[in-house]
Amino acid sequence: MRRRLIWGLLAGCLFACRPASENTLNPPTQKILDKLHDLKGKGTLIGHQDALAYGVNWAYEPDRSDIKETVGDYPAVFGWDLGGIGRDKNLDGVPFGKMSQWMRWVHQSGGINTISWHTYSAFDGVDSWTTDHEQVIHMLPGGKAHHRFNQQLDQVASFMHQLRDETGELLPILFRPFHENNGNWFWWGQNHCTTEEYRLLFRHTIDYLKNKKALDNLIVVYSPDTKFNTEEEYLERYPGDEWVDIIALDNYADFRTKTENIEAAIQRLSIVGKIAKSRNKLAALAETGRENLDADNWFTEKLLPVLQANEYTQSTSYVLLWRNGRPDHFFAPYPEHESATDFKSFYANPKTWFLNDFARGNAVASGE
Ligand code: BMA
Repeated sequence: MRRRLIWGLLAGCLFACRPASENTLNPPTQKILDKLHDLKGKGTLIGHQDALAYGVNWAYEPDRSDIKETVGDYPAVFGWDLGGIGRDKNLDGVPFGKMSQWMRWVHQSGGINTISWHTYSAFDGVDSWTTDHEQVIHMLPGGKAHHRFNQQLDQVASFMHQLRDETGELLPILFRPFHENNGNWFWWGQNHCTTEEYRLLFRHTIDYLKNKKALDNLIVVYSPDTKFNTEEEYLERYPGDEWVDIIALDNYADFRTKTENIEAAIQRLSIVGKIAKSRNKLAALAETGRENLDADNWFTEKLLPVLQANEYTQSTSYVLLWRNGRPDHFFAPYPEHESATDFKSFYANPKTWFLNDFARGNAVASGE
């Protein structure tokens, strides 16, 4: 415990003295951030993880997307994951080279890229789910795995540095590291590190990428899981306003068959919206979905009512549906699936925005 206290004090001082971003955002990133602020409260962008890479019963075929094939339009937000960075493919088999090409296409097409990071442990080299002993403490400054952790950050930075637009600016990225930290399934989870250690890990990551690696394209998303019922509980491990741009939540539990609780989903998203409003941040439902869409009209009867419940939930900037990984693990519809009809109604609702709405600037008009 004493060791931890000294750590905390030392590292706390280090970070207290260093602002999160000595550099400001580059013009395309600032533009996205401003646009999201302008659209706040008028509608919600719909996103999908790995949308262009694969879907149910297909993989790595050009110009495909399950959402596009269902409604004739792409999602507005495209999720990617850097788990496994340094190898050829990420943890879900997506080649990093192709990911870069798709991310450039998304940006050119007027969409938004968001990156999560199922970080492999720098301490024991295993994946994100390695939780049998403490990891975070060893990755902090002075720890045995700190150097290796920084090498991983170098790999993240070099991946991001080659993502540039035609003028050479880095592509805007909504970066969401160390998500679902109030659960216990990842090594950065609640029971595997102290609050202070978690905050230091998060701050070190952002500080290193923004300041040491000069990445001026990062809009930072903080996204715990559902284990909170009050604003105080949500903020328990929050790294601080200077480190975060988007206050978010990952919520599967309140939509899952066995634990479904739509009132709780509304309450939690309202808390997120309230915190975002009081701190002049954006709000998001950074990961969600009903696995395998086994509930009738899930989009119009569950998700949409949650998004439209009150002024706070209505301020949700975007929702990201998780990946269509396999026929028994998908969260967005595909044309043959029975949820396709419901998803078309969801698409037609003026408060849900897809790529055409966002890219062509119709979002405000259609939302008013
Ligand atoms: C989980 C599942 C896994 C996947 C992981 C990281 O929710 O989809 O199959 O490997 O996310 O993307």
